[in-house]
Amino acid sequence: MIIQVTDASHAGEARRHAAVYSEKLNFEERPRGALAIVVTEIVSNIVKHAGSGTVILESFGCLNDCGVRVMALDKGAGIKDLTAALQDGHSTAGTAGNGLGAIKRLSDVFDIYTVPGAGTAVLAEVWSSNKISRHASGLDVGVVSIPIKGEQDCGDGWGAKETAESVLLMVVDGLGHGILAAEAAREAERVFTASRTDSPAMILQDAHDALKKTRGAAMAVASLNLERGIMKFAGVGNISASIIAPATRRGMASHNGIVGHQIQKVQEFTFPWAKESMLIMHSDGVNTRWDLKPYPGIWSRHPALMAGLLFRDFSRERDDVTVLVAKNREDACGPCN
Ligand SMILES: [Mn+2]
Repeated sequence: MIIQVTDASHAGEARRHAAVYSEKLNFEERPRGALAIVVTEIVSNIVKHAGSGTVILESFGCLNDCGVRVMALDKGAGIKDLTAALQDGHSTAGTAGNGLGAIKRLSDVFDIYTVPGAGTAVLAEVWSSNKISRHASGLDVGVVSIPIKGEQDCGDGWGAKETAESVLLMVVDGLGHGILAAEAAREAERVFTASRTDSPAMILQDAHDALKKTRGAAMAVASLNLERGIMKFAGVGNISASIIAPATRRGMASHNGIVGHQIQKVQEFTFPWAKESMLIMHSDGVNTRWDLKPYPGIWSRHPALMAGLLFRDFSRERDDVTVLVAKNREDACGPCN
């Protein structure tokens, strides 16, 4: 769910959507109330400090828990003194100052990225219980997946799951957009979730069989073995995938073709994965001409913020957009999580 924020009345709209998510996830009073305040404050922050921006709301499930992720993206003046802004009670706009400090306090996961003069991205997650059950893998994954303007159904899709040895990540783009594209994307997500292999090539082959009855899709799968420091990758069609390190960007090539209709061969490639590596996969709703220079310090932030910024700054207007970013968690302590 995406809300274009241009004035304070959008806080009401955001609260209505938040209430729908709370209902859907059976939230109890604490998360329900927290989410309502978080979206209200996030919208009013955008209006007060940037004038306009975008709020993305989505629900997610994780192990035995579930929650709602709220992301605010703007291209306003940015925040000069972040430490002061994060204090509960502080406000430069002369109001009660419940803003960022309240959002941080009420969220189970909170992160922010701001560049003076270039805008701000805020991530706030409210979980059904506040005992967050983290993935054992030590990998953080952040995704933005938004349908083309005017469509309810997203023709893109994605997946992330763990097996005994690997973390598997997938992005799919059903041909075109709208309901038929969405049908292909949902089928690819189903195959990805149901598969019992760590091999990207085998998952693509299974998807190829399953998507015959659909319009077809571009699809790419990465399989990351953190212990061995290797990533296996296979893709068919136009999904961009790169492994980024502070000084390098390595593209992972896909083969031409359409999953479900014509595949010549599915080839798996192996790449090294280092402690500081970051994976960025996206559909062709995002221009491939991005680079990370305008985002100093983004490395130490939650990957959802990187996904949000690429969506904010490099979306092509005329397509569904999906960006998936994964990187090692800063405080990862392996199996003890
Ligand atoms: Mn597309």
